[in-house]
Amino acid sequence: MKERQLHKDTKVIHEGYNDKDFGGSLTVPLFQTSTYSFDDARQGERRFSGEEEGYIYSRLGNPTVHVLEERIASLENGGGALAFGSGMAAVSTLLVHLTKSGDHILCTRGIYGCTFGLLKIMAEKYNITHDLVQMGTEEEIEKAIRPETVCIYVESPINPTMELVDLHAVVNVAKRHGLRVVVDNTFSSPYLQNPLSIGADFVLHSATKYINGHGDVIAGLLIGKEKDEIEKIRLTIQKDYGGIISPFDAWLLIRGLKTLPVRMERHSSNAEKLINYLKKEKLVDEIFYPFDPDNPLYEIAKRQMRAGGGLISFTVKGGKEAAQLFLDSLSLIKIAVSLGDAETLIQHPATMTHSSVPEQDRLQMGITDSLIRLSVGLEHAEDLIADLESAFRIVEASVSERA
Ligand code: LCS
Repeated sequence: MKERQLHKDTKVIHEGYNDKDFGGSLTVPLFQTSTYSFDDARQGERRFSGEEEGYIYSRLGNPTVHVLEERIASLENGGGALAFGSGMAAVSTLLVHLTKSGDHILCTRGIYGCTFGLLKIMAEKYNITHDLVQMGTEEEIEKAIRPETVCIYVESPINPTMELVDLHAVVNVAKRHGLRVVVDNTFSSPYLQNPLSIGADFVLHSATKYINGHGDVIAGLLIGKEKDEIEKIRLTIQKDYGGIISPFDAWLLIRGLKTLPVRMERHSSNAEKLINYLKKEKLVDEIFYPFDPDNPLYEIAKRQMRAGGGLISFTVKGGKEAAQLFLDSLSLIKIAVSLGDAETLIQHPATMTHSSVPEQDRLQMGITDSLIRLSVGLEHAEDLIADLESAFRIVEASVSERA
C-alpha cells in the first residue's frame, strides 16, 4: 500500500516518535544526560569510528533532541535537521559551513540585527564579505552576484520591515549561477512557508519564536535538503563550535510545536483584525503585513505563504517621540523584543532589535524612527484593539497639547 503523506497538523504531534519504543510513554521522554555508557571498551571504539550506530555524548546526539530534529526536518520537507542553543548559533554554524576566506554572501536588504553583526565580524576578521541588496526582480539579484559569491541569504518576511522577497525568483537565479540558497524562515514558521519545497538548500529558524511559542526557550534549528550534508555539519562545525541545544529545551520545543498550526491560524486571524483597525487610525502612516490586499507584494505572499502570520509593522506620525510615547501608553501589550509568543509584544526596532546597525544601513533597510513592530499574540483581538486605541488617544492628546 502506498504510504499516505500526513498533514502538518498531524506531523507536529506524531512525526519521529514511536511510543512503543519507550514503554508506551505518550509524550517524548526527556533524556537529561550528558553522556552514555558503553557495554565495553570495544563498543566505545566502534561508536567513535562510526562502525556502530548509537549515542556517545550529548554534544553529538541525544534521543530527545533526535525526535525534535526528525520532526522539524519533516515539517520543512528537508532531508535532515540540527538543533542549536539559539537561532544565532544555527545561523553562524551554517555560514561557517558554507564559506571560506575570500567568499561573498549576497543578502536581502534587511536582516535581523545580530545576523548583521555576525556578517560584520566575518568580513572584518575572516575576509568573508557580503552585500545587502534589494531583491525585487531576478535582474536585480543577478546584477549583485560577484565571482566570489557562494550563497544567497534571505529573510522573507524581513525582520522588522515585513518586506517580502520572491523566493521563486531567488531560487531561479541561484540555480543559474550554482549558488546555495539559505532562508531564515523564523517569521513564517514551517506551518506558513516551506522554502525547501521552492528549491532553497537550507532553512533556519530562531525556534525561540513561533516554534516554541511560549516565550520560555532560546533555541535554533537548521534544516537541510540533503541529509548527508546535515550529518557532516553535525560532526564538524556543530560538534567543534559546540552551539548545541539542551535536552530540556528540545523537550519544551517538542511540546510547543504540537500546537503550532492552531497558534499560527489564530496569530494570523488576530493580525488581520488588527490591520483592519490600524488602517482606520489617523496616527498610523503605513502598514506592512504580507496578507494585506493593499500590500503591493500580496501576490508574492499568496504564492509562497499559507497565511500572513502574526507580525505587523507600521509607522506612526510624530517620529521617535510619538513612537516611544505610544509604546509607553499601552498596558496589556508588553514592550519587549522577541516575537511569536502567546503574549502580544511590541518593540521599536531603531532603538531595540536593530540599534546596533549603523544609522545609514538601518535607513537603507527601511527602519526609520517611526517604525513599530507588533507581534500579535493569542489574546482576544478586541482586547488588543482596545489597548491600541487607548494608547493612540494618549499620543493624540499629547500632540494637541503641544500644538
Ligand atoms: N533570525 C531572525 C529572523 C530573528 O528574528 C532572530 C531573533 C534570530 C534569527 C536569532 O535568534 P535567537 O538567537 O534570538 O534565537 N530575533 C529577535 C527579535 O526580532 N527580537 O528579539 C530577538
